[in-house]
Amino acid sequence: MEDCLFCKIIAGDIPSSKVYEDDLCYAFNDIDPQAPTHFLVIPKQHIQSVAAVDASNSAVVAHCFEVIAKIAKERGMDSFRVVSNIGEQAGQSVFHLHFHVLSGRDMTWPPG
Ligand code: D5M
Repeated sequence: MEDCLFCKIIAGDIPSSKVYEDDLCYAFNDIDPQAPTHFLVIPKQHIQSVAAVDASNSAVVAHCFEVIAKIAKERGMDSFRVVSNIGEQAGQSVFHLHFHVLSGRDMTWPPG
């Protein structure tokens, strides 16, 4: 999608600190980390948010979760948080589906 920041990152038009890449998804370190480990896993297909997941694209989303588990295993992350904000009120600022993966500090609940 032309005006999407994360589509531009996937295309390599905007630099990023890559964590992982395959045919379906891309993972990179968050530019504003909220924990010692904070990376984003995104589908290469432009999907606006979790609210736009349906039968036509859910396999790609499932793959993102497989990738999260794989990276966590490789890094020995046995405790971490996965977050996806949907809509502005929930804190979504980039409207390309992404899963925040945070680890390396104590976390509180409920989130703010
Ligand atoms: O999360 C959007 C996240 O995207 C937020 O944590 C900052 C991050 N971000 C924004 N621009 C970049 C670049 N260029 N590289 C890496 N990370 C970036 P949200 O849940 O939509 O607020």
